[in-house]
Amino acid sequence: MNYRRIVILTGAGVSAESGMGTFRDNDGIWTKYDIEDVATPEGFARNPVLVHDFYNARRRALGDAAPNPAHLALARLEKAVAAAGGELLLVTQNVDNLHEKAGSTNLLHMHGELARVKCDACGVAGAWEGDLDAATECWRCGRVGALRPDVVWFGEMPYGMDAIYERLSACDLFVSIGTSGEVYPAAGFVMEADMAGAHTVELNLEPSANARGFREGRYGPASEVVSQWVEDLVAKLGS
Ligand code: BJW
Repeated sequence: MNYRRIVILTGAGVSAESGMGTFRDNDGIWTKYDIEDVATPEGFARNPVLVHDFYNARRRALGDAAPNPAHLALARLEKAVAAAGGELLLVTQNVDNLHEKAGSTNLLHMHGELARVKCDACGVAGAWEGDLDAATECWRCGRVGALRPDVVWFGEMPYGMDAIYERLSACDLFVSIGTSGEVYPAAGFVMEADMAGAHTVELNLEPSANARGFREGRYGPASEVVSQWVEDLVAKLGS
């Protein structure tokens, strides 16, 4: 099958073997922190120090993290699809930068990025490498304490939704990798792709909450399953 318009969604599972924590697994981030405290605008308003500490630690961890074979395989696939005249959009829910480090370029961070901050007062957003705290001044408007991580919390609108739905409505292959299928709107993408007539594939450690919505599933660690699936697909491209 010669797929030409591919959309791939990734979640925390694709970065698990690079040492970035997942959220809902047994030892996941949500077993140590309350979602309401660190992943909602209300939690940030209540206790900005806690939220800054949480994201500062995760931003620091980015420096040591390296892409694993799954990230590298997806970057390889993007190039192979382009060389065969097609297009691959990689939509990640992850706020790490491992897809970029692996070489993916047609990439959309729907839940934002750890390495960016935005100002709640004036709306400016930009790259940020160091720590952030409640005394940090906005570089544009000068307000103290209004800068926050440029990530999408519960109740906030994810980034790039128009572009994502446009691609989903026209895709012929949709692949979901390493995501639990618990968080919307990402968990609903498979239905959009299915309605567009796309083949749908889930690659995960184990079947996700919406595994039954996919036409095909392959299960095991991303470093193995994704690499093998990419190899199989690249062999068929152009045939
Ligand atoms: C491996 C592996 C290995 C492990 N190899 N695999 C009631 C019903 C429906 C929806 C709602 C509702 N009430 C509220 C909502 C909406 C809400 C929502 O979905 N809530 C649910 C909890 C019910 N969603 C929102 O509020 C979103 N906004 C929104 O809906 O706006 C309105 C809108 C309307 C219409 C259209 C569009 C928008 C915003 C959601 C924001 C999520 N933010 C977070 C934090 C980001 C910043 C940060 O990182 O701190 O995003 S929460 C967290 O969950 C993070 C992740 O991106 C997201 C998804 O998690 P993910 O990636 O799936 O990780 P896990 O841990 O859940 O799963 C890991 C998977 O990997 C597992 O399956 C493992 O098996 C697997 N795995 N090791 C392969 N080695």
